[in-house]
Amino acid sequence: SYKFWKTQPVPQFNEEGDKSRGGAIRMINLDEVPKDPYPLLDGFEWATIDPENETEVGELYELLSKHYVEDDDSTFRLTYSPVFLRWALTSPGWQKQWHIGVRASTSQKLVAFISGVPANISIHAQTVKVIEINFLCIHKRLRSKRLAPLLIREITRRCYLQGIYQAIYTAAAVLPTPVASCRYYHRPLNWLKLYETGFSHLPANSTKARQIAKYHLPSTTQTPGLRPMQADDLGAVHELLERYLQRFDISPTFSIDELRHWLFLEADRPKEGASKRVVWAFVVEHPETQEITDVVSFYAIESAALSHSQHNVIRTAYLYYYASTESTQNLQQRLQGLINDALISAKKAQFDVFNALRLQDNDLFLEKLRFGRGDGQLNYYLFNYRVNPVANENHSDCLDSQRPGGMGVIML
Ligand code: YNC
Ligand code: MG
Repeated sequence: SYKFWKTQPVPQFNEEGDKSRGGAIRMINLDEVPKDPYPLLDGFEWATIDPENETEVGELYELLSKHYVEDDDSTFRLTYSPVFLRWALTSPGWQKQWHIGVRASTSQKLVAFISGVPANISIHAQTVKVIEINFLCIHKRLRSKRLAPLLIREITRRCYLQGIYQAIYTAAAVLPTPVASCRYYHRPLNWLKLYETGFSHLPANSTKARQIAKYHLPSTTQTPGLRPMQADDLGAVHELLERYLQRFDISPTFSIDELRHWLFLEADRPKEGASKRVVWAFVVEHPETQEITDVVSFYAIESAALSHSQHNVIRTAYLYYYASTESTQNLQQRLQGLINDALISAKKAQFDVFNALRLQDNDLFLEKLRFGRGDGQLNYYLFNYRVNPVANENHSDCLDSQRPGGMGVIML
């Protein structure tokens, strides 16, 4: 019955009314925002986590790797690496006070967490400063004690005090009220391993050999001019993404610094080995004009295989931002080539599966490139902002018009 969510500035499920004029749901009066943290359960205390501190990021990794998101039948649990967590939590403008932990007072053990990083998103062409909320997690033994609402209230309080009144977040959970809902698609890269871990099944009318052949990929990328993105591509990539993303109802607006962070961790931190790498980005440089015509990227998350299996982890590449200068008529073919090259690159980097959501222009290539529809659905939410639900699941209908459509934000 959403006892907590009923009290929050989010659209309620039964709500009628005019959403054609988007905007804040509640005006925040700073005088009414508490200046001190909310009281916690007895025996626990608030803490902040510094993702640049190796010990603290290690504690966060420990908590999440045991207690974070699992699939429905608990065969896999997402395992964000310490390097990934540092990346996700230190984008430009990050503040330690928005990475909130709860510790058991006596043992000082970290038992709960919620995080936020600031971002600007464009919602129907309005730029809105938001906090991106992620990694809400409570130790399994502390579940169902209403600690989650407390963590949410506390991060809200801290954001309000810093002048941020809106938030964006995603969850598999159904809460009041999604602004978009996107299904996960999975493209096997190492089908046999996915089969052995229980991630993929052998269709009744197929054989292992046929499945392996079905997902075979060429060993080298096919798009002429495709190469790893370099630091001096940033300006061109920034323009390319800005132009491409503005077609969607809700999209991020990146500064150059943010783009450098989100696509360039490697260049910034050369000491990290390839096995710890979290983000891959490629551009297409036109062979004659040297113009940067396309960009594609993906990031890495491991999933722990929890049931008996010959394998401990599967390595998953998640499609991240991409863009192309190609015109509407040629976009489909172009993206099929570009994303196929991302598959080939991910396979070469030893990933087992490539995930993508049904958002942006992904309908143009998912089926053709042998992505399979997953069980999971990801819901997108806005906090304290009212807007019509975005076109989705069929937004590519909009492609032939100038009308933008669909969800353009990707959250880690
Ligand atoms: C969820 N995922 O409905 P009602 S996603 C938000 N996001 O409230 P308790 C959630 N709310 O229904 P537990 C939620 N899941 O009474 C549940 N809730 O109104 C709501 N799982 O609290 C739920 N991570 O503490 C109910 O539940 C209330 O002990 C119940 O804890 C929940 O990061 C959870 O899936 C999810 O660790 C922490 O199950 C726990 O069960 C857990 O009794 C595994 O809570 C890991 C997992 C969630 C990943 C994510 C996005 C989080 C967004 C939070 C909302 C942010 C709002 C904006 C704030 C900033 C505003 C500004 C400015
Ligand atoms: Mg709880």
